[in-house]
Amino acid sequence: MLNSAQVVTSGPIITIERHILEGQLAHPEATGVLTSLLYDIALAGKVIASQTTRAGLVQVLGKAGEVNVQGEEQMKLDVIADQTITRLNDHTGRLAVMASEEHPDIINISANYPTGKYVLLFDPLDGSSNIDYTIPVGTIFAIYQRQSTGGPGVLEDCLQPGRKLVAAGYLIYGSSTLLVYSAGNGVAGFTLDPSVGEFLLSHPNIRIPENPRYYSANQGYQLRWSKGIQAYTRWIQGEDGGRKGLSLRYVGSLVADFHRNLLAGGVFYYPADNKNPQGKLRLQYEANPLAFIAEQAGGYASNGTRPILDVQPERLHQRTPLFIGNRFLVEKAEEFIRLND
Ligand code: AHM
Ligand code: MG
Repeated sequence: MLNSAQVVTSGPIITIERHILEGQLAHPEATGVLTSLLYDIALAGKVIASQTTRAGLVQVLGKAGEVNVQGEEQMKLDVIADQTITRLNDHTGRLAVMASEEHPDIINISANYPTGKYVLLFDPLDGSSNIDYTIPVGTIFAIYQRQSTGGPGVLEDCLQPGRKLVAAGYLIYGSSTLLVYSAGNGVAGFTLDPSVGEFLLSHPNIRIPENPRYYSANQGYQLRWSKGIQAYTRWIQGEDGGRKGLSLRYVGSLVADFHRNLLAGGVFYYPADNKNPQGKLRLQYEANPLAFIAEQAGGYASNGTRPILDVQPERLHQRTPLFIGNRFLVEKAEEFIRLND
C-alpha cells in the first residue's frame, strides 16, 4: 500500500482517468461510455468534496427543511450532493435513468437529452446525520446496464439484482477524499490531491486482509437483536475460548465503517431487529454496491440468509439486513442465524 508521499515520488503517477482508460483497453469491445460515466462520477465527487469540506464556512450546515422518502430530514448537503450528481449526469447521453436515495421515484432523463445504455443508482450523502460533527460522510454509486430497449429507462431498469452490476464504488469525504471503485476486475482506491484537483491511485488492487481486526455494529441496539445476532456478537468478541476477539469500531457512516474494515479486515453488520424488521440499510443504494466491492476484494456480503447480490429487488427503496466483510465472518453470521433464529 502506498502512502500519499509515495504516490507522487515513486513510480508512475496514475490518475483515475488513466486507470479507467487502461481498464477499458482490456475490453476491446468497449465503447468508452462506461469510462466516461465513471469519470463523470469522479467529477461529481470533487464538487461534493469541495462543498463538504467548506460546509461550516458557507453555512450550509443544518436542515434543509425537507423530509425525504425515508421520512428523514434532509440536510442541506444531502440536497447539494444529490443535485450535483443528477445535474452532472442527466444530459450526457450515457444514462437511461437514475435513482437516488433522496428521490421517491426514478429520475427520468429529460426528453431534451438523449438516453444511453447505463443506469445509475446512488446514495448521494451517506451518513449525513454525522455532518454536523465533522465525521466522514460519503457517496455510494451503482451502475447497471439498462434492460429496457430504447427511449427513457423504466423502474425495472433500477430493480436489478446486484449480480448484474457493471461497476460500483464509493467516495469518502474525510481527512482526505478517496474514491474506491470496481468495474468487475478488482478494486482500486484513489486519493484526491486537492492541490491539482486529481484523483491519484493510492490503493492499487485492494484485497481484504485474511486476519480481521474489527467488527462494526451499533451495539446500542443490542437489546433489540435476535438471539442469533446476540450470540454471534459474543462469538465475535471471542467468547468461544482461546480465539482472540475483534476490536469494536463504529462510526455510523456506512462508507467509513466499510472502508476501514475493507483495509484492515473485519465485519460490519446492521441486522434486522424488532424495531426495523427489514433492517435499516437500503439494498439498492448501499448494500448492493458495497457487496460488489466486498466480493471483488475477496470478501462477502449477506442479508443473513443469502448473498446480498442474489436478492431480487422488488421496490426502489427496499431495506435489507446487511453483514459485510471477511467471508468467514459473514458466513459465521449466517450460521448463527440459521441455528438460533
Ligand atoms: P444515510 O445517512 O444515507 O441515511 O445512511 C444510513 C446510515 C449509514 O451510513 C450507517 O451505517 C447507519 O445509517 C447508521 O445507523 P444508526 O445510527 O442506526 O447506527
Ligand atoms: Mg446511506
